[in-house]
Amino acid sequence: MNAKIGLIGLGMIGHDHLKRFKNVITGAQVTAVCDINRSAADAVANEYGATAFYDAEEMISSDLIDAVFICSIGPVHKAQILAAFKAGKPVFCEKPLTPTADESKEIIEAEVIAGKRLLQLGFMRRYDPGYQALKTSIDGGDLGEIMLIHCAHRNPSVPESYTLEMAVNDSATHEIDIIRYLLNENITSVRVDRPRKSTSRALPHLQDPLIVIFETESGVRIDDELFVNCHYGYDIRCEVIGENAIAALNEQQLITTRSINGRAQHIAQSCMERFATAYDREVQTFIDHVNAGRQMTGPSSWDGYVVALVCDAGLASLKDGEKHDVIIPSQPALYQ
Ligand code: ISE
Repeated sequence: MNAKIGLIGLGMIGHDHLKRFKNVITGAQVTAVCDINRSAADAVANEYGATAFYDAEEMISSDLIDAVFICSIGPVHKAQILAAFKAGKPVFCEKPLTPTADESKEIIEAEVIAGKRLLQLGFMRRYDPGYQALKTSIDGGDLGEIMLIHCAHRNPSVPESYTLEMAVNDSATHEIDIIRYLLNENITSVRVDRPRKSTSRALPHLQDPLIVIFETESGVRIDDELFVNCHYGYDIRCEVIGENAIAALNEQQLITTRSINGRAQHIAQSCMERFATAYDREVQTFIDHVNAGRQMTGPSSWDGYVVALVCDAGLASLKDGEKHDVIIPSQPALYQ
């Protein structure tokens, strides 16, 4: 079967996924695209042989599509997801699930009433071969008891529209999700530390870098350097400190060049480049589930809700510098 996909949101990640559907993914065809920018929707529809929509809910209920692929901005996710659930159509949604935990809770409630998982959330790092190898090593016990994790999340630069809060609820969301995935436990507290120095490359409304400190149920302490104007590349680090051994994420480069200038390795310049394989694998997983009529697996609405709870605590800490506890309600059976 070839799943008929309706893609909403024609920004950078929407375009990246469209290329992926065209060149990499099997068993799917983008039959409809939607954006409030009519000329953008028309141009892309023309290029990909799809039908253009300007209203998401109209596209979601249309017979032209079997599944909904959401790449729009966070504030409109809730309405689009609930409309897809109502139409009984499976949904892939880019992160964040919603900007606040309260909105995510409504999605959980609707999915629990539907009685099956209808949504896969776009936390692509879970499909990255490096993070998967780290998880295998932790789960296999090679490292012994895990005590600390050092993370770094470095972007070469961010657009003007990037706010100080986004360091927490847009960038650190990836570490929040991957820590839970790696350790199989929840985060219990967050504290945002603001170093006294900020890079001169950051726009004046930002403070960059920031350090976020998390603690988990078992007491693992994680520090996350968020440096979103690091200038040199898109660099994601993760070093897991166990009492028997230490495991660190490698870069995904296949070659090292030696020349008169020394030894060199290319450094990725964007998340689309660094996590290309992970994106391919997450989207193919979604499509395979749609075609098989199976309920969704992978990052769930529940994961999106818990990440939003941690972000809410992180935003409170960003304001007052204090440590904030994260209270997580009991998990519905659907997500266990
Ligand atoms: C962006 O929204 C992403 O999801 C990227 O993966 C992340 O590195 C970046 O900091 C975010 O702004």
